[in-house]
Amino acid sequence: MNAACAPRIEAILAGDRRAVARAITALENDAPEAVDLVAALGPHLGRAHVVGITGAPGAGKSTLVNALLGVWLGQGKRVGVVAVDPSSPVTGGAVLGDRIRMTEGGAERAFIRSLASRGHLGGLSRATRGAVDVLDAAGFDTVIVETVGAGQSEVEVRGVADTTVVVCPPGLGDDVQAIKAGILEVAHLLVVNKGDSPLAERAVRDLSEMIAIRPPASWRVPVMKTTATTGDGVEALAAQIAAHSAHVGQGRRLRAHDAPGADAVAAVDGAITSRRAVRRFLPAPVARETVEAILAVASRAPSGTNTQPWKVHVVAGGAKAALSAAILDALRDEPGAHVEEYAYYPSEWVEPYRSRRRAIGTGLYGLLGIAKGDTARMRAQFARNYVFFDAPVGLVFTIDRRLERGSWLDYGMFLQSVMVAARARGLDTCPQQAFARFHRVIGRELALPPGEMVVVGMALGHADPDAPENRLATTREPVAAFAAFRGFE
Ligand SMILES: Nc1nc2c(ncn2[C@@H]2O[C@H](COP(=O)(O)OP(=O)(O)OP(=O)(O)O)[C@@H](O)[C@H]2O)c(=O)[nH]1
Ligand SMILES: Cc1cc2nc3c(=O)[nH]c(=O)nc-3n(C[C@H](O)[C@H](O)[C@H](O)COP(=O)(O)O)c2cc1C
Ligand SMILES: [Mg+2]
Repeated sequence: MNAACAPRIEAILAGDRRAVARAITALENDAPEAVDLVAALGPHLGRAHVVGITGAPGAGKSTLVNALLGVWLGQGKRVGVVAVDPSSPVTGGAVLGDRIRMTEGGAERAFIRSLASRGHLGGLSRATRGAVDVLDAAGFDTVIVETVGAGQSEVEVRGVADTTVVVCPPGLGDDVQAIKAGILEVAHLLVVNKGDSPLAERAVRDLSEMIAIRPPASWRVPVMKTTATTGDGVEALAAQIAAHSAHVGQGRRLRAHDAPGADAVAAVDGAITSRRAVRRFLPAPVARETVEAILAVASRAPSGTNTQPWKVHVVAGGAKAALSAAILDALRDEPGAHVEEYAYYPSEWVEPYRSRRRAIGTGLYGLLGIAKGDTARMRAQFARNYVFFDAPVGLVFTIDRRLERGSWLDYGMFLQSVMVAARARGLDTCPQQAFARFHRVIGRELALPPGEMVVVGMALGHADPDAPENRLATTREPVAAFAAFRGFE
C-alpha cells in the first residue's frame, strides 16, 4: 500500500459514506490510485455476505433487490447495493432503493450505487469487485450485486458473490435448454419471479426437474418462487440465502477459483493496463521473496527453443547505493566516455517516432516545471535514472553476448512479464535503458563476466502517488492505426 492511501482507508473502514462513495468512483473511473486502494482493502475483506442477483433483463431483479433490502434492513442489518449496468431510463425498470424510506433508519444503514458499463475489457468486472470490496471493508453486513445476466456477466457475478441468485422470468418455454447451459452452472439459488403469473408454476417445475437430474452436490440448488412486487416468497428467499451463506461460510468469494474466466480477464488486463513507467518511488521496501516470486512468474515467458536468455542482478540497500554512486561519478566526471554497446534508438529520428518521443520529454518536463532549454534541470532529472528513481530495488538485466537478435525478442517478453507480475502485486516499475550506457561501470561494480552484456535496468517499488512525474499520462494509437485485418466478416 502507498502511504497516501492510509487516511482514505481509515475513513472507509470507519464506514464514512463519503469516503466509500469516493473510493467507488475512483474504481469506476479506473483512477491510478484504484489499484493501491484495492490492495490496501485486502486485509479487511470477507466479513460481508455478498449476494449476486442476476438474470434476464426485466425478470424483476431490481424489484427483488428492493424487497430483499426491505427484509434485511428490517432485521437491523446494514446493506450495500451495487447495480451493474442498471436499467436504462428508457426501459423504465424498478428504481433501486425506493423501499428504503419505508424502513426505520434505513437511509443510514443502506448504501446504493450504480456502476455504468464503460466498454473497456474487464473494467466493469474489476470496478464491481472493487465496489463490493469497499462496501465489505466499510462494514456492511450484506452486499447485493445486481447484474443483467447476458453473456459473460453471470460468470462475472459468481466470482464476485458468495451466493449467486439467478432470477428467471416465468414462461421459460423453449429457453429452458439455453438457461440450463448458462445459468445452472452459476446459480446457488434459482428464483422464478413474477409468481403472480399463471406461467410461474410451470417454470418452477421445469427448473426443479433440471436440478433433480444433476449429479449430487454438497449444496442442492433450491428453486423458489417470488412475487417481488408484493413481497410474496421474499422472506423465504432471504432464509435460503442465509442457509447458503452458512453452508459456504464467510468470504467464499475471496476463495472462489472455480470461475477464472472473467476474473482472469479483469486481473490480467488490469495488471497490463495499469502499468506505467514510474519515475519517483516511495522508500517502502520490497522483500527479497517478492522479487523472487516476480522473477519466477516472469521466467514463464516464452523464448525460442526455451533458450531463456535472461540474467538478472538485483540490488538493494548498500549494493544499490554503491552502484548508483559509481554511475553518478562516471556521469559527472567523464560523461562522454560511456556509450551503449547496442543501438537502442535509430541515429536519426523520423516521423511518427520523433513526435511521440518528444511528447514524452515535453510531458515529463512540463509536469516537473522544467522550462524549455533549462538543460541543467533536464540533466538532473535524467540523472535520477541512476538512483533508480529512489526505488528500493534495482534490477540490471544482462544477456549472453553470443546470442542473436531473436533472443532480444524473448528478452522483451521477459521484461514485460516482470513488470506485469510486479503490477499484479501492487508494485510499480520503470524499465531503464539509461543503464546500458554505463555497462563498464556496472560490469565493474557487479563483477559481471565479460560475456554478459547489459540490456537494461529497472526500478521496482511503490510509486509515490503525489509525485508530479508519476502523473505522466502516455497515449497509444488506436488498434485501427497499427493493425490491419483481412479475411474477416
Ligand atoms: N407482475 C409482476 N411484475 C413484476 C414482479 N417483479 C417485477 N415486476 C415488474 O417487472 C418490471 C421489471 O422489473 P425490474 O425489477 O426493473 O426488472 P429487472 O430485472 O431489474 O430489469 P433490468 O434491470 O432492466 O434487467 C417492472 O415493471 C416491475 O414492476 C412480480 O413479481 N410480478
Ligand atoms: C526498454 C525500455 C527502456 C526504457 N528506458 C527508460 C529510461 O531509461 N528512463 C526512463 O525514464 N524511461 C524509460 N522507459 C520508459 C518509457 O519512456 C515509457 O515506457 C514510455 O514512455 C511509455 O510510457 P508508460 O510506460 O508509462 O506507458 C523505457 C521503456 C522501455 C520499454
Ligand atoms: Mg434492474
